[in-house]
Amino acid sequence: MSEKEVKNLEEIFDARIARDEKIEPKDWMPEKYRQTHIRQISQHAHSEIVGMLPEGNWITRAPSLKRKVALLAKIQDEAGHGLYLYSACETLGVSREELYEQLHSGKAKYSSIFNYPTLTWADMGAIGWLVDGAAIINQVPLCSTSFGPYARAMVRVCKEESFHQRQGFQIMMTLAEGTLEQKEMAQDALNRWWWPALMMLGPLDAESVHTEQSMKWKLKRKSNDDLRQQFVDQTVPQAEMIGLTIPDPDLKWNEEKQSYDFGEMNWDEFWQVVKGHGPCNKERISARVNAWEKGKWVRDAAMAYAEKQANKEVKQAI
Ligand code: FAQ
Repeated sequence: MSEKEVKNLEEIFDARIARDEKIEPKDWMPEKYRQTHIRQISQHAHSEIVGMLPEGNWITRAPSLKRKVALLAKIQDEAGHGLYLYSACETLGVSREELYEQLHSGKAKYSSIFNYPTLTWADMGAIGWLVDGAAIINQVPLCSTSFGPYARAMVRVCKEESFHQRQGFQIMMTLAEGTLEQKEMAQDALNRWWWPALMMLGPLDAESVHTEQSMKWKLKRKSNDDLRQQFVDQTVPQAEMIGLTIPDPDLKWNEEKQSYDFGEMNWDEFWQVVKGHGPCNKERISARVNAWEKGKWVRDAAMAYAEKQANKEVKQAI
């Protein structure tokens, strides 16, 4: 293709983005647009399935049958989210095997938040309330992202995340209204998950290398800092409602901007976790690699069955 023809295609593509049209897998797109989407969608997919591990740790220790059923359903939803996202990513011409290989070899990133340990039952409350809460704030704008398969996957994901957030908040509320020991457990979980939840929304805008281009392509509809502010403004009154204290001495209502000012995050900790040196990075990856290796016989059996069925159909056709 000549340079002029590519330029022409780029202009048509930019005009479609400007008109808020969805870009579909078979449409022409700039190579960088395709690569950026593979990066973000696959990181998102990996986050969903690695994100099952911290909560999976508590299925057998849920305090009642009702809690166990809800937690199990929530974790299964996360597996479903991973599958929609891997499928959306595959439409961009990358295989599931390649994506898994990138995760297992440590080449691909997944959300920093899932590298923290779940120490008590209250952590199930804190994850649902704060982690799913932050995920919704991040993902609602993605329902109108420019790439069709990603946007459509997000619609259902957001509906399910909303149930997850309520499920978590309800656990926290019950603990906060319980005995002194239960309330302390809830406060301790909030203390440990607050800052990682804020950092999960990505580096400060000034440090975010992808935001500018991703906003132009309407992949991102809101910046990391805007999402973080929205999360703080939404969550602080919820903490107040259940009598828990946000662990930030600098948190203060700002009358002029009609939102909260809040303290500095520990970015050194964030980058350490992102680079693989968080409290549970090694454990998480080894759990995924193990699952992949132990599941080989299932994949082989499914392939053998599919081949047998296909041969049967060919024989019947003859
Ligand atoms: N962790 O330039 P930016 C969930 C990396 S799903 C690790 O700002 P971008 C559901 C970033 O990749 C949670 N790495 O990047 C659930 C880039 O590195 P690269 C996941 C991070 O893409 C709940 C570099 O830093 N959600 O929770 C993180 O424009 C409960 C520079 O950053 C999504 O993935 C991080 N937190 O903005 C499941 C949503 N932040 O690739 C189970 C979709 C940044 O150049 C239980 N993703 N980095 O090597 C997004 O919206 C964006 O990708 C951001 C980052 C906002 C996460």
